[in-house]
Amino acid sequence: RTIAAIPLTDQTPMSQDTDNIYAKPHSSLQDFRFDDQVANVFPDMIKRSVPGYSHIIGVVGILAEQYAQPNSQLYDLGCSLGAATVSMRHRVHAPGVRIIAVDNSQAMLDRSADYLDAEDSPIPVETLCADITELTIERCSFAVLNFTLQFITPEQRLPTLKRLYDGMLPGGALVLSEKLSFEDRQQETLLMDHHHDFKRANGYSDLEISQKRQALERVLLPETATAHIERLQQAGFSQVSQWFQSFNFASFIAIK
Ligand code: GEK
Repeated sequence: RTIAAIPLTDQTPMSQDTDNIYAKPHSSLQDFRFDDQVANVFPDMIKRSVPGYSHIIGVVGILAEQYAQPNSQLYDLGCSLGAATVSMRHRVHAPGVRIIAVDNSQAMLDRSADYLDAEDSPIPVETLCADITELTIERCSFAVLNFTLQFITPEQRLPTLKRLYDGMLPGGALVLSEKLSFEDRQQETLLMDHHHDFKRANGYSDLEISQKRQALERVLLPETATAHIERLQQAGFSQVSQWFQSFNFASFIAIK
């Protein structure tokens, strides 16, 4: 078996399109939506906005390789353009595995085809336009919620994780990545300020940062690391660990 030597930081979709959605003043700011405009600039947007994004995508492939069981399904929940799916496809070698990549934005799925069709891989991928809060999960050995749970209402989070747990095979694993909030006000401010420094260093202006923040305010609802860990345990996962953090962005692994 040969695995292409792909550097960890180079597995995310490439795009020529620069995110300048919030560069000009908006007279009335609408809530952020995953529409055509966002889908067109998404690879640029997420890499410049989420510290550690490319690293997490690379690690998802490595973990998928470890946890994928023969004749099982891998789920990329809130897949956007399919970066996690591409990473899993590069590394997984268990026989009879298929990937189900789900998003409720048709605009995202339309663009994901550009990336997924370009891949030469024996692992079949089914893309599904569906709401992950209503999805039936079956024979799952590995699932990814990479910055998706934060966009569903807090009341729907536990039922969604429980359904995922129920559809998971023993020994299966979930990677959950989220933007975090902090109970300690000073810590919250410090890490948020440094996140904004990160965005500034990546070319976003103060206007872009503040307009995007306002647009996301009612849409992206972050919670503390403790809240996530406790909810994963409540859903049934026996082993839960935080494996990554950069400023106010973190990733957890939960094993059934
Ligand atoms: C990546 N995971 O590149 N059902 C299905 N999809 C949803 C739902 C829902 N209820 N709510 C939001 N989404 C990707 C990045 S982006 C994260 C994920 C971000 C979808 C939404 O349409 C969007 O594509 C994705 O979740 C969140 O690894 O933009 O910060």
